[in-house]
Amino acid sequence: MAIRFDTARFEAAFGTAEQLPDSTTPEVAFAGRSNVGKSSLINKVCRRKALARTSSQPGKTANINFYETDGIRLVDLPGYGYARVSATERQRWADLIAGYFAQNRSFNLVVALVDIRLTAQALDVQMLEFLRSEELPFVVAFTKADKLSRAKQDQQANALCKQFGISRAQTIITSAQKGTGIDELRRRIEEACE
Ligand SMILES: Nc1nc2c(ncn2[C@@H]2O[C@H](COP(=O)(O)OP(=O)(O)OP(=O)(O)O)[C@@H](O)[C@H]2O)c(=O)[nH]1
Ligand SMILES: [Mg+2]
Repeated sequence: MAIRFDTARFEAAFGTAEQLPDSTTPEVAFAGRSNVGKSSLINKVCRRKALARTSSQPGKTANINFYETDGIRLVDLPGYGYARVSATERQRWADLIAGYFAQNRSFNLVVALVDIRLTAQALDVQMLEFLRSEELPFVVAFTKADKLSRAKQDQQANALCKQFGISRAQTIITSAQKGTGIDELRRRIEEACE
């Protein structure tokens, strides 16, 4: 199914999982550590500059934000693992993410974002183990590829796949800055929402 991504509009923000409305359309959730580039990737997929708010400071997205386009819902989740907020706030984010996934929703695809420059972080490993154990359909988007040479991108992607125990076919190398991998990500989303 071809999806018109450029018609995306902000639907609503939710501070607790209880506030989330029923899942009535296919949902594509963007998950990953704080500052990994979730909101930037949503903007790029939708060919927009500031649909989702981004920041160089981690912890920008503190709620679950729903965006709607062409009958599908893009879900911007708060980042996990940001150490510099209060324990209460960190717990609220963790509850939000867990609460979202605990609901009976139409999880068509989870885009799991991982910074391509780093070695596998414990929280990334946990996220992937969770997605696998829940049998959620996912694709890993390696982010910020523009910060590495092509050769290094490939090297890092292979190393991270090994550490996560996944295949390269389950991943896309992306850059929200350069546009790398965005067409492929749009295709995966379309396939998942058929
Ligand atoms: N070079 C480069 N920088 C990026 C890319 N994607 C995001 N960034 C930068 O990374 C920072 C964080 O981006 P966000 O999109 O706000 O990240 P987020 O995952 O939504 O962060 P939280 O909402 O805090 O969890 C910003 O300074 C972005 O400009 C990319 O592909 N390349
Ligand atoms: Mg964000």
